[in-house]
Amino acid sequence: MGQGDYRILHEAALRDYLAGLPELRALLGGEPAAWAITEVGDGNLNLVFIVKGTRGGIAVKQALPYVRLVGESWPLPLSRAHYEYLALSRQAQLAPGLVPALLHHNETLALTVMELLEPHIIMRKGLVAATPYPRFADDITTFMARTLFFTSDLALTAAEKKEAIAAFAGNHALCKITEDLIFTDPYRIAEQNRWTAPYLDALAAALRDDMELHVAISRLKLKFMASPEALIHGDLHTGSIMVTESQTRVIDPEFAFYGPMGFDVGAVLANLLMAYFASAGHERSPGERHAFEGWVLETVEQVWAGFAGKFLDLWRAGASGDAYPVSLFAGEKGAARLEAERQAYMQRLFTDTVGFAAAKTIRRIFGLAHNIDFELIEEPKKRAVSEARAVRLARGMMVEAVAFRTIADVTGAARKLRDWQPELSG
Ligand code: SR1
Ligand code: MG
Repeated sequence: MGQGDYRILHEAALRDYLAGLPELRALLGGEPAAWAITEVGDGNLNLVFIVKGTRGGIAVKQALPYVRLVGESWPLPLSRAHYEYLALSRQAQLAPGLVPALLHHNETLALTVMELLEPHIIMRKGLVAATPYPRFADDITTFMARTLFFTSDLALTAAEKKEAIAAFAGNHALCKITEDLIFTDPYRIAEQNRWTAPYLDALAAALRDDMELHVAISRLKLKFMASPEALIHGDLHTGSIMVTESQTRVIDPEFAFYGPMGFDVGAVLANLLMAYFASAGHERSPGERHAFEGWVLETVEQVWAGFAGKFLDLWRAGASGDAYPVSLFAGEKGAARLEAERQAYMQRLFTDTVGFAAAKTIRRIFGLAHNIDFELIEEPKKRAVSEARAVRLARGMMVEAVAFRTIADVTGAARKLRDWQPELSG
């Protein structure tokens, strides 16, 4: 996993490398010189190539020794490719058909070859274009329920769980990115912060002065750092999900580690809620995206309900882990008490989810890495209005997470803010 013989494979070197792998060469078909190789990476960290031959295509991802978004001044370990491969392998076992098939991995080159997902598109792009995805809620809730439940203490023995935590513990540089960019920087002066200025200047300053918010984000940060509940994807936003009308694939788990489950579930909800608030900024005539916005909020509700239902079903069907020993919950009385405890567990997880969703929202509006949901709203003032609405909801969700008892409380609050007119600076 060290730098060793690592080298960045640009087009020519990649062509030669793939030509030397008989299985991939056969899958692509034709002469290597005729393969079409295109670099398509639009994420923040890596190179991603699509390679097409006469028979088929593949996707190749290579980690760079630095953060692509910023450049060589921000080094980043290549080992993230190892953790991504490990996570994808585990997710493929636990949620078959919901992650891309793995075709090849080279640890030294920090390079992974995967099936080419076609005609899938990055979900975030589809949401900007107001496209509903009818399979999404069912698929993403299966993915989250199964990957989180089966890697938790509810399904693993204590020894298995500790070994699994150790296997991902080295991915701390990626965790540190999250700890800084999500849980710290947006709430202080940080060189890399940016927002829609001047309109959100006062709001940015207010966040830096809001001690209730600083306590809430610090509690969430501690939970992120010190709660190895399950193998989480760690970056489960709508840019890490590829979709068609009938298929969903979760990609890019390079931030994976054993962390709090609510971080993943909150990421999905936050990104749907941001798509909802951004939608007003994309409409060309009033109400044009009304049906889409309804679908988004319905999906928010389905995601929590579907996840909670599937997770509970897995738990009820037989938990072989060392937590909640069956022998302590014998008979009718034990079964009833255990069921009440399951409900309490889900309520705590819901509160975590609400808080993490808020943190994921605020970082996209004031931190380093923004998202196209808002960024593609061309008129800055309009963008700031959408962003301010999302921040208003997020602040409430973070500071008063327990006041949101149900997912309908979240969607109800979002709906009320749809046409709220914030006071902007500038
Ligand atoms: C410097 S990396 C910025 C962001 O990109 C990734 O997708 C993660 O969300 C990370 O926080
Ligand atoms: Mg990514």
